[in-house]
Amino acid sequence: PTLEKDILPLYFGWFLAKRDEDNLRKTAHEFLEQLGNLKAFKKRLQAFGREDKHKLDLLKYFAKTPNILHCTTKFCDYGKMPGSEEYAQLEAVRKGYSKAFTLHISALFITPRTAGAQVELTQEQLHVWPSDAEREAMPKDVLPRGSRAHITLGCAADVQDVQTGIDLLEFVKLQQAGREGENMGELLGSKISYYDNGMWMLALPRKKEIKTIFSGYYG
Ligand code: 2AM
Repeated sequence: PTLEKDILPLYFGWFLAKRDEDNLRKTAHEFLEQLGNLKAFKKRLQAFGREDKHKLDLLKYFAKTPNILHCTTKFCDYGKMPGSEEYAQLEAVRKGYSKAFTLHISALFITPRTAGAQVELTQEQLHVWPSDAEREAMPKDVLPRGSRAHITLGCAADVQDVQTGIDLLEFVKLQQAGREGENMGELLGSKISYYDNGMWMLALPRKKEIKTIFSGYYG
């Protein structure tokens, strides 16, 4: 008999359950709307290619939004990416496949390129996190495992979604270097900080729990 070979997906990841997906889209919408209206933001538009004090509609700016909200673990490109097969064979990946996981969102952020949610992984979740994810994005830096974990919420025109994780690592790098960001007051009951170059982060005092299913995307 012929053995059927596993088909590798475009990517593996945690896919948000419908209710939590709707909820996060709503939160992202409010975040972008309110940040766009913040005085401190209106005064710092140059990184976004706008003149200061003009209005920038962030919902329009990040018009490219994902069809399915998810947190990518491994981008396989149907097997073309190095390490895809090995990743798919990991015991934790095989065991976790089609299982439910609760992820924790610790912050929302934007840069002139992307909007995203920072995901804080548990020890168990780190078992399905590729060991080289951070190094692949930032070869020159040593960053904590899992620090690239995120959910893309939107991209600016001509920006690829892979950029969101790279942008998040830029925040992590600054934080690792002791840079806290400049406190710009409160937004949605959380502290909003500015990190130069159009990088804004909203740290959530209470992490947002979201239900997901670990699976592959084959579309
Ligand atoms: P994202 O995880 O930041 O959203 C399909 O393009 C999915 O795979 C998207 O979710 C995308 O980015 C992610 N992706 C695309 N290219 C990637 C790469 N080279 N490394 C990691 N993730 C990638």
